Amino acid sequence: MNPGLNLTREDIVRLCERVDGAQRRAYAIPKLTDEYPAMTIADGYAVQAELRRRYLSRGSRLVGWKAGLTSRAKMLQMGVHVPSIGFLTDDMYRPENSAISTSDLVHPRAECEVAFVTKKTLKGPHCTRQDVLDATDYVLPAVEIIDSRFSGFKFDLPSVVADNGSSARYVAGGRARYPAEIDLRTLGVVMEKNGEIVAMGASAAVLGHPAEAIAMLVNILAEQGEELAAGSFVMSGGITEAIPVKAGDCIIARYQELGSVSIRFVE
Ligand code: 0L1
Ligand code: MG
Repeated sequence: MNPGLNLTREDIVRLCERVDGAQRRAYAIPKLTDEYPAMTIADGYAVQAELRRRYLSRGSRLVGWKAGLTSRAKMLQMGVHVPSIGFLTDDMYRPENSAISTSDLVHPRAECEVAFVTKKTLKGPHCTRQDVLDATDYVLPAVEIIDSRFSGFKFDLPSVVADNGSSARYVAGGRARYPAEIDLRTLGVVMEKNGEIVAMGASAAVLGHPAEAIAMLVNILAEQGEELAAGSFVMSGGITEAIPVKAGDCIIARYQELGSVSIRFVE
């Protein structure tokens, strides 16, 4: 058994089936540790790896990764103490200005992030913020629609890691910029829902600098024997808190230096 794993291979496959079913049919389930209290974060990543294998075997394409729970506000909001990572596939992507259906989501929430597109492979351990900046082709504004499959958004870290960090949809747009052109640490963002300001923040909320979150992600990937491929799309984590959305809502995320991203939600 790998170090850190408490669950058997059979348990991991069983939990993966449970999460996969909840994601595909959009229903809420109790957090996994209710039944498996000894489940570790490593077990959560083993379930997530099995989930990724299933997505890819069904024809999804791996586009990149996301760092999650990277701000103190997010960790406090969700009651966890360390960040997480998850994978992103082409079928989770929605174009800017598109209508996102809520009927195939459980209880979606939107959050503003800075996304990085890489031009060189990044490999941990010991990946640093500067390594990330050197390997970045450009950055662009993004909105992530998270959708925890756990009832009432109540989970712990092993469970949320197994649920692929609540990944559901992501939208990127606005204006792409080279990282050297802007101060990535002090970017301001304002999120409007139906014309009202509902959240705002500065990019330093993400581990002090969003590139720090990407370095952390690369180092977590290294623990799993993986690297971040050149050409990856990587989201660095919510700058703002995650705001609940429903059919009929319209979100506009306005970023300093990076333009804005708009999304509509429909039934
Ligand atoms: O992207 C994120 O920060 C979400 C991580 C999972 C926690 C949640 O569902 O709020
Ligand atoms: Mg996020």
